[in-house]
Amino acid sequence: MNSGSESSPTLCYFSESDSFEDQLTALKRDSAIVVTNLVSDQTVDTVRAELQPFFDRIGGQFEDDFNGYNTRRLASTLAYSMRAAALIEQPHTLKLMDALLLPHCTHYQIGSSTGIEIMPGEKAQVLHQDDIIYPIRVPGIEWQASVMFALTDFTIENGATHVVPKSHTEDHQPSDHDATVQAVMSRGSALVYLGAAWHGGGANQTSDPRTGIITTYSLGWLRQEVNQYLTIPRDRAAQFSRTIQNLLGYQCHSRYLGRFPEDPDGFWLDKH
Ligand SMILES: O=C(O)CCC(=O)C(=O)O
Repeated sequence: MNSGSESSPTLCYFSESDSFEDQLTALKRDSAIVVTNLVSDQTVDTVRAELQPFFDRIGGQFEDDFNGYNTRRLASTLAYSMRAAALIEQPHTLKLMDALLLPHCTHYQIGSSTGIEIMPGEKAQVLHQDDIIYPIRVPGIEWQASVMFALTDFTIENGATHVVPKSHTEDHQPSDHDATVQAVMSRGSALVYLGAAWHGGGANQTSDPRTGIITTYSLGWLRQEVNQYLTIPRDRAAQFSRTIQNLLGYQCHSRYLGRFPEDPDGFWLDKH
């Protein structure tokens, strides 16, 4: 584990083999942690190569004041990259999600999985909390948490995500980016952050894109942020692992919520 001085805001960096309890404690305390080198360069290269033609063709579709006008985005990365599954079901990040979310649900799910390519010249994004899509908060319960996998190295200059450490209990938007730390990390590493953590994409002052995938995981009894049944065709969903299918929502929460009555086991994807 590696952290900065007490006086300046900081993020803790871990490797997967560091104490899991320490990682969880830091995540709950600081709003976010970085776990380094979770997936191989080969996986990163494959995911990026699969996404790139879609970034190039349709990445501009979500341009607006929030997303920026120089940032390309793809909603539901699994619709474009089969290999993105390796990031979304990465065992260590799922273990962190288990610890955060399973105390409050029997299963959690993908809320959204967004490919983000911040292009040269983009400005810093407004700081925000991802979980404001849900209209209330209950102290002590995380509605969702997020994992940003770096597909390029994230640097100060190319727009590494800004995070305000220890901000998940703050309702007020931080006034500027001064209180933030940037999640500088090598490709294949992940920034893991709480749903209420204040954060935002950075400005890209380099001549190359900064690319990553943010997947949010939400409690299984909440509505998913992005409709996974409609954005990922069913025949494509059927090609993923059972873990991914469950995360897409092809299972009941507990016994009854979201059930498909013809198939009480919840494996209806296989049958229709
Ligand atoms: O690109 C980033 O670093 C963060 C983007 C983000 O937080 C968002 O679009 O919600």
